[in-house]
Amino acid sequence: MEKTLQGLSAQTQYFLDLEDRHGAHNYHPLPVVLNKGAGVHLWDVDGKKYFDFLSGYSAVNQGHNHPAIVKAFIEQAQTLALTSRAFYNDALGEYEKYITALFGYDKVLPMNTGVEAVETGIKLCRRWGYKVKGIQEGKAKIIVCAENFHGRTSTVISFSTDPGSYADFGPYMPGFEVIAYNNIEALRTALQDPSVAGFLVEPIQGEAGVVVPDEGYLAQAAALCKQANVLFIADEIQTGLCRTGKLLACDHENVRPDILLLGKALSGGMLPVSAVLADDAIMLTIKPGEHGSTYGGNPIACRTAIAALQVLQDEKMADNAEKMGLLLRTELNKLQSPHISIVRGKGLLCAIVIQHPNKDAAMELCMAMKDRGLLAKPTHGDKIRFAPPLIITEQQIHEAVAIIKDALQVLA
Ligand code: IF1
Repeated sequence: MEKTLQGLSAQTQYFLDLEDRHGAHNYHPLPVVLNKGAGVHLWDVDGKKYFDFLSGYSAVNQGHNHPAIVKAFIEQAQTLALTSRAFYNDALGEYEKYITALFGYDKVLPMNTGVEAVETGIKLCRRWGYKVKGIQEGKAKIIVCAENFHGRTSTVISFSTDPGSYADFGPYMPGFEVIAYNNIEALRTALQDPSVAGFLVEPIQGEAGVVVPDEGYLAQAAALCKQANVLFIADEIQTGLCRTGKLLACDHENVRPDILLLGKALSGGMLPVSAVLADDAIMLTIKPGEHGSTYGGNPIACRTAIAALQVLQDEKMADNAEKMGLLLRTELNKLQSPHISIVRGKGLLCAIVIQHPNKDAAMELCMAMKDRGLLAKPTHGDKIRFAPPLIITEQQIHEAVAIIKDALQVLA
C-alpha cells in the first residue's frame, strides 16, 4: 500500500486533505479515517480494525450499529421521519410514557443535542425561579462548577472556565456563579444568596479528565439544594445511561435530580436525541409556544430512543459496565507503568493521567495505540479517556490492555 511521509495511506491522506481544505478547523482529530463500525470495533478506509475506546464520547454505549436500534431507526425512517410539533405523531406519546416511567419523572421535554438539553434546563430552572420560588425578575442565578463541560452554545460557554471554550466569544451571558467542584463548603456559601434558582453539575466531570468527586458529594449537594429551595440539575449527558455502572451516575448516591439532562447514548449513536426530565411543578411552568425545537420529539428520535433504552436494560449494560470497568482499572494498575500516574473512573468511564517530561506524550501514546489497533483521544494534554462501548467482554478488555501495554513502550 502506498504510504505518505507520516506513514499514512494515500487514501487516508486524501480524506484528511479533503476536510482540511473544505471543513472548518474546529477540531483536531487523530489521523484515522473510519468507514465502518460494529459492536466495540471500528474499521478504517484501509480495512484496519480497531477497538473503539471513545464510543463517540459515550454516545455509542450500546455498541456500533446495535441491530435492535438500527431496526427501530430504519423502520421509522421508512414510515414517517418528521412532523414537527405543529401536529401530533404516534411515536412521541409512547416515548414520553416510556422514558418518564423508566426514570421516574412526571414529564419529559424532548430536544436534540446535549447542549440543547442544557439550555432547556437553564430556561426551565430560571422560569421556575420566577414563577414558583418568587425570585425578582431578571435576577435568577444558577451555580455551576469550575472545569465544567456542558456544551458549546454562547450561553453555555459563558460559564466555562476553559479559555479554549470561551475566549473571544463574548459578550457573555450573566446569571451564573462558578464555584469549585467537589467542594461542599463552596456550595453551602453560594446557596446563601436567595436569588439562586439552581445548581448545575456533572456527576463526574468528563472533559476535565474524568474527575470523580468524593463519595457523598452529590448526595450532600442535593440535600443542601433542597434545604435552600434550589433545583439540583444533573447533566448526565455523558455519565448517564449505564456508562458508570448504574442507569444514572446519580444512582450511586441515591440522588434524584430535580432536573435530569440526558443526551448522547439516548439514541445509541444513531442521531442527536436529548431529553430534559422533571416533575410537573417544574416542567409545567413552560407553556405552549414558549420553548421547543423543529426536530425535538421527531418520530425517528422517539422510536430510536425507546430501542436504545430497551437494549441497555435487556443486555444489562450497567452491570457489565461496572464489572468491565473494574477489570479495566485493575489491569491498567497491574501494568505498573512509570508513565501512568493515575488510573481513575467509575464503570466504563475511565481515564489515565500520563506522567512524562515530553508534554506531547499523551498524544504520542494515542498514536501508538492507534497503530496497534485501539482508538482513544487525549484530553487536557496529559489525560487519556478510556470509554469503550458497554458491551465489551472480559476477553476484549484483556486484548485492549495488551495493546495499551505494548504502546506504552514508545514512551520509554
Ligand atoms: C465536543 C468533552 C466529552 C457533555 C456534557 C453536554 C454536552 C457534552 C457533560 C454537550 C458534550 C462532548 C462534546 C464534544 C467533546 C465531548 C466531551 F470532552 F468535551 F467533555 F464527551 F467528553 N454535557 N461532550 O460531555 O453535548 O451538544 O455535544 O451533544 O467536541 O464538543 P452535545
